[in-house]
Amino acid sequence: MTKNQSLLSWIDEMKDLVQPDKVVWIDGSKEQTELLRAESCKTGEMTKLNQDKLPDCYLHRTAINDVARVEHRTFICSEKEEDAGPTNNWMNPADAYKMLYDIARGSYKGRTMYVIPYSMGPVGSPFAKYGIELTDSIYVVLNMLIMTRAGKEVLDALGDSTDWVKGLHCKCDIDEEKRYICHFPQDNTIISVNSGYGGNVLLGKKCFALRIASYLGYTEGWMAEHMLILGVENPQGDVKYIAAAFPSACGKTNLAMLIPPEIYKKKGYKVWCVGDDIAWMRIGEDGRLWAVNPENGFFGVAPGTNMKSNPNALISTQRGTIFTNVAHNLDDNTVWWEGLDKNPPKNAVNWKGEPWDSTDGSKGAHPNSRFTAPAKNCPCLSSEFDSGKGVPISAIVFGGRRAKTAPLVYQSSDWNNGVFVGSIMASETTAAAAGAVGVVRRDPMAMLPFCGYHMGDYWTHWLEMGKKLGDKAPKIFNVNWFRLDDDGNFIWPGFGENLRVLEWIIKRCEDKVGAEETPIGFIPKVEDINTEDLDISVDALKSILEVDNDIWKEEADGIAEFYKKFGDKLPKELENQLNALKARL
Ligand code: GTP
Ligand code: SPV
Ligand code: MN
Repeated sequence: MTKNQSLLSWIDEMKDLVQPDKVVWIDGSKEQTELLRAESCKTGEMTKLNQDKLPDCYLHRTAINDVARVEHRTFICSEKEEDAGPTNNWMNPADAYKMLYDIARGSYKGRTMYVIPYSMGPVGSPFAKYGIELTDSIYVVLNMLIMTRAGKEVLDALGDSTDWVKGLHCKCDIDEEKRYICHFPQDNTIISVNSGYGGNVLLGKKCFALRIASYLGYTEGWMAEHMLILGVENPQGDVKYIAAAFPSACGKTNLAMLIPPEIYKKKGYKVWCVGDDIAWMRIGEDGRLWAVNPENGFFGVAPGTNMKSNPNALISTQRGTIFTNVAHNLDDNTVWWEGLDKNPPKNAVNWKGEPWDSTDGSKGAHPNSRFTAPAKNCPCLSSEFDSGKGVPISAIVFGGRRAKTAPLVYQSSDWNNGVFVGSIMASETTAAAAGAVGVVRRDPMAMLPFCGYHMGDYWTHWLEMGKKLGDKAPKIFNVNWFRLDDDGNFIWPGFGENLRVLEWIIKRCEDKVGAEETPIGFIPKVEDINTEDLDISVDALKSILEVDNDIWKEEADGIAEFYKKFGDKLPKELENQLNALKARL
């Protein structure tokens, strides 16, 4: 399918290493996809679901020791340890290659090597970057066909170029003790062994589009961020685009596809989804920041997705979707997860593949069970989704899960202060990564597990981008949908109602509404958040807009402690910002 010498010789080298029985090139055709689906069902890797209710949908269960990203086994293998920084695991590239090649050697014996040419970003767009993933998993192939633009057209666009990312995935024995997700930013290379789960093995996603791409962005002057992109259309038909960074399982997919509350719908507001997880952003000819979503599908959290919380996501999963680690309803051969509806199936198998009785209190679906759905299924997909030029960003929003501390929304005073706000983000951990859940950790820009180089250099890069953008820089905000009352209930109704907060954000960008100044930034006046038709008391709203100086003084100490890790690489500007915050408090 190609004469690209750099590509062919690398594939030969890898073939010699892993020793597959045969090699299959993925061309992206319907016919080939059908054959692969049929084969995956024959081997039991996938289950074909009820084709009347869920056309072209399949179910997959990963090994029970392999259900989330493994941050403790994820490495940045830069030449110098310092270049990986204090927030990444590091391995010397020579040692890492040797170790990984020893694990991979001969591991495709009796298996097929699938060669997946894929594009992150619309093929041919100035934003697009190309990659090749080699895998011995049909599940990976079928997911990559949804999540990326993959197949022959990518090879045609690549031509003879040597500018592409190498990705080798070997399932091996799914041995946790030998599981490694390694990145070689200086070689444009990713190697993943002993996993078959999502973010560990769909190498276009977190490995390429964030860890490798963030480093490329640093060296080439653009940004790769863990951000959703959405457009809010006002009743006059004017669309403003917002990019928002929340840590894993903190609401990106939900916000990206939100359904406006009735009163907003009546007025004529619409929300358009451009992306739900990753944004690549460049400064355009007009000096503004433009963003594309490099992906072509959604790898979304299933639990909690329902017709009320996120109908657009649910509708997106009704055809051509792969479900991973959800419960299987044997009565009608469909799927179920906690929070889909109040009727768990009676005759079912849980995510582990065991007969499951919902009344025993155990979970049918894994908390990090996911759907892989084609973007084109999404009812509110933006008309700009495939635009190679991207969309202009008016506001950048950071956010996390904080039971206290962070108010519903606040605005930074300028770009540099906004970079500070992003750098001090903290959030309670979720099931998206292996490890404890619900522990507050610092997660700057929601990039802690995804920044492919030194976080101090990353912040410097953000500050540099701000200088280049000047007065055309997007305004920067922080949100928190997750404030709890004393009984542990969410105070803010969230989901679609979050549009009320986005409305304030957009008005701020247009200088159409005032604000109150606090030590941490500008917060809305209570009367400026539209609560028409909303079941929330003025006192409750006041309580989540409040900034408690004592809590924030403690927070500032925590930030100082966190910043110490970065030594000389902490930009002076961020230290100044912290000192200024302390002074204001
Ligand atoms: P990744 O795909 O892991 O990057 O996650 P994400 O950031 O896209 O998170 P997602 O939108 O899938 O939401 C994760 C969880 O947060 C789900 O259980 C949602 O129900 C819940 N959630 C999302 N938005 C809100 C909200 O506004 N309020 C509350 N209370 N929960 C929310
Ligand atoms: C996340 O964890 O942020 C995800 C899922 O979007 S994964 O692809 O596994 O990284
Ligand atoms: Mn994510």
